[in-house]
Amino acid sequence: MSSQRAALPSTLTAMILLALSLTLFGPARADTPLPAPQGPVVLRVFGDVSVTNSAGEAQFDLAMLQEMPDTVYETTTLWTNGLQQFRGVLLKELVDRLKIEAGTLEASALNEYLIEIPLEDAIEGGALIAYERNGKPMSVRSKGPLWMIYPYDRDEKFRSETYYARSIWQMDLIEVLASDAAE
Ligand SMILES: Nc1nc2c(c(=O)[nH]1)N[C@H]1C(S)=C(S)[C@@H](COP(=O)(O)O)O[C@H]1N2
Ligand SMILES: [Mo]
Repeated sequence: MSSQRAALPSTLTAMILLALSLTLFGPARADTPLPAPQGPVVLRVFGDVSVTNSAGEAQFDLAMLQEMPDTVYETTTLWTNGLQQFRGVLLKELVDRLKIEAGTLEASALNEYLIEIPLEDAIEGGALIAYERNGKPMSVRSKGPLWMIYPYDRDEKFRSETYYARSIWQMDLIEVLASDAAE
C-alpha cells in the first residue's frame, strides 16, 4: 500500500527532472545525439552515417573519444620495442555509437594512406582506436593521435599482412561505404 504511494513522488521527481533538463539543454534531436567537439577534431566519420554532429559527418575531439568506454590492449607490435600498453575506444564502440550497421569502413590517415576495414573487425577483441600508448597520448611523430591497433599477441591471425595493413596510424578519417557500393 505504502509502496504505491511512494512510487508517485519518484515519478513526479523524474518528470520534473526531465522537464528541467529539457529546459536547460533544449530538446535533443533524435538524429544528432553527438555533442559538438570542443577541441581540435581528431577523427571524422562520413559517408553512409546517420548519427552526425556536423554537416553529414560525425566529428570527434580527443575528449569525446576519451569519454567513451575504454579498452586496453597489452601487446607487442611490429613497430615498437617491448610490451606496449594501448588504451583506446573499440571500433565496436564507435560503430555502435554511430549506429553503423552495414557497409565497409574505409580509413585514411594524415599521410593519405587508405585501407578498408570490414565491419567484422568491430567486435570485442577486435580493432581498437588507440589514443594512448604506455599512458601517454601519441604525437603525430609517434604514429598518433589515433592508431588502429589489434591484439597481435593474442591470436596468430592478427600477425598477418591483412591486419598489419589495417593497423593504420595517424588515422583521421573513416568513410562508411554503403554495402551495395562496397560490393
Ligand atoms: N598511416 C599509415 N598506416 C599504415 C601504413 C602507412 O603507410 N601509413 N602502412 C600499412 C601497411 S600496408 C602495413 S603492412 C603496416 C606496416 O607498415 P611498415 O612496413 O611501414 O611498418 O602498416 C600499415 N599502416
Ligand atoms: Mo602492408
